[in-house]
Amino acid sequence: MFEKVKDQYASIGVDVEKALEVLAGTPISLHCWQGDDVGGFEGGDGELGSGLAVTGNFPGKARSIDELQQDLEKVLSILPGKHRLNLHAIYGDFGGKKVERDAIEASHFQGWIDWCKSQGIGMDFNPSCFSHPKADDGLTLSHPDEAIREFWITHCQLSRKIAAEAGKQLGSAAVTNVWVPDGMKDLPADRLGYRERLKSSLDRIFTEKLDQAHNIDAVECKLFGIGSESYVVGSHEFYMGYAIQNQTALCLDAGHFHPTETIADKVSSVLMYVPELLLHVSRGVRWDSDHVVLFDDQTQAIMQELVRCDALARTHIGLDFFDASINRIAAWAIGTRAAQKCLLLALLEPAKLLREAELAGDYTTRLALLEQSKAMPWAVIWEAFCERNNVPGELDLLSEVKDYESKVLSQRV
Ligand code: RNT
Ligand code: ZN
Repeated sequence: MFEKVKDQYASIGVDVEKALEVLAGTPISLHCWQGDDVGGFEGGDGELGSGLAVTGNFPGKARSIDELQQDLEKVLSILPGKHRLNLHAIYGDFGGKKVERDAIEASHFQGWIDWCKSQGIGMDFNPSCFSHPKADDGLTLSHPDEAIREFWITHCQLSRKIAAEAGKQLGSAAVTNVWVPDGMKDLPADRLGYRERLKSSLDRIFTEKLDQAHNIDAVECKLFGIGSESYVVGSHEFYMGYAIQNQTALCLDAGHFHPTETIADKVSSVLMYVPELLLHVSRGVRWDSDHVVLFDDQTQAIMQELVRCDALARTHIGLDFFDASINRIAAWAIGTRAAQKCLLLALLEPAKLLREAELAGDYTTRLALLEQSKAMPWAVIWEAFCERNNVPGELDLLSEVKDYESKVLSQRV
């Protein structure tokens, strides 16, 4: 079957083995926060705030680093390919002690670095500028109070150093993504002032030059959030300008724009001016709801653009969703595999024929080819990829997850 399908693809100019090679070589950064509803291990009350909201209380969430690692190992075992871990600063190993965010050190993350090493995967990192009394005003790096700004500046500076240490030890640069919730529920009187302060805070954070082989800086924009409906300091224009001026990576989160605006169309423009892209592949439903990623039009369009722009080498693909209403392992696995399936479909596009038709002005052929490629037996290739990687195919995925639920998750009471 596989060989026959391969020939079919060859007849439209697609090299399936080449596509699978690229797919296998494209890691997805697994966001640790799907495993425990963005709780972290600081030992606080777990209040999220800052516009982040997780709904649902499906039993079995990870309550410790050990449990989270156990869950991640399960997820990695049912994903084809090699991936990465995306860690937030609140997930450090603080040994039961109160460690303030402006006092975190690489030692608090050595266990995670070692775990990544044992899994043969790289790590990415995020300062956590939320779920904290000093973020309760809805402002962090742009806060009018200098002491509060300093606190978060230090947190971000330390985060970069921790990331660089992880990148160094793991032999693969860590992407450090700065996202802050700063914004206002109601109309601000001084939009500019907050943006000026955010810019100068970021300048301070990025002053220390770190080896790009160990750390890559990224900044993430947002349109609005719960409690920041009228104004977000770090808007798209703000961060696009910042990333261009400072040549940092720009993070595009699929849920951070107007509901009908897609990030797929931004890839080609942004990459003309910024060196690298970080994606938070997510699914907003009516708002930035962070639903589990699906094999849907939006995600397909994103992956199509990465392939068509030959942008995979300059793009870091991360996930950003958190659903507590279903089995969290399933959420991770379904979402990650959906992103991978979309990438596969993009890699199997008859790219050469499509371009030829377009350049010749033959838009009829272009449209027909697009529809044709959707009807090609791409799922046979996906199943073969899973088999080669010794992971369950689509039909066996659910029972694997359910088995883990009854043996492990249901025991967590
Ligand atoms: C929030 C941003 C941010 C967070 C994570 C937890 O709107 O998308 O990326 O979701 O850092
Ligand atoms: Zn995000």
